[in-house]
Amino acid sequence: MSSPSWSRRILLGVLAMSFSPVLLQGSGMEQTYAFFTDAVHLLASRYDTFAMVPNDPRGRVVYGSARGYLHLLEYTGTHYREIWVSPSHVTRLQKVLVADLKGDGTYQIITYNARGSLFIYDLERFGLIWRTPETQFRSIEALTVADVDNDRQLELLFLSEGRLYIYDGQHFLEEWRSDAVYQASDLAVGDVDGDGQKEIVLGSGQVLDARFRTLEWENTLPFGDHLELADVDGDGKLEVIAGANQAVTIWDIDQRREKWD
Ligand SMILES: [Ca+2]
Ligand SMILES: [Ca+2]
Ligand SMILES: [Ca+2]
Repeated sequence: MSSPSWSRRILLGVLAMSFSPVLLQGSGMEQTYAFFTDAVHLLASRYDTFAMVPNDPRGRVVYGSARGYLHLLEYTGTHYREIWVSPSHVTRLQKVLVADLKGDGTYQIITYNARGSLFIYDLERFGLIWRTPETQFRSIEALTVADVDNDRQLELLFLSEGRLYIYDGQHFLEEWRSDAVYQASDLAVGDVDGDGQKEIVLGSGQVLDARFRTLEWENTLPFGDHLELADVDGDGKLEVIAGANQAVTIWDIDQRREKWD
């Protein structure tokens, strides 16, 4: 392996800084590991191009570099070591996700580059499982995975030039694309009105039924640039937490209004 790039040194430096106080506090390996995974969760949530393998005893994390490489690291108990670097994806990677797409306990790495090419890798064998043809999409603005049809397998949902696409996560066939074009930079999936069915929430302010993709509601304002769903007020229904220009807004979808406004 060649000497670490600056971006990698910085990343590892950030990781080391995050963990050093933790390592001093931890009295045993187990405790250290718990703090360690908390810190990784925090970092993974802060960067679109940094993801952790869920519930992984090996503490694996994967990140995408500015030069278009995926780096897979494993925690040895005292430090990280790089166990895989991908072939080049030519341009900067814009998002890295790890998900169990088939619901069978194996994980895949999902990533796309600045030219709108989408790639899926097998996490264990490091092989490319699937990619979009070079010119199929010119850009991808946002991507998430969710089970929109309740068959326990995840679908890929992404926006390309404003159009929402849904691909099945098993064979990567297009299941649906929107006629409408949305000026959204993020999307999230969850039951935001408490009716037991999931919705697709777009940062541009639309709420679609996840299964039938009908428009359930459209806010008069965009929600925001970055979306997360969480039950903030404890009523059993998810709110939309949206960040834009360093401000945060919480939207109560079942009441169709901004919360605590
Ligand atoms: Ca599904
Ligand atoms: Ca719902
Ligand atoms: Ca709630």
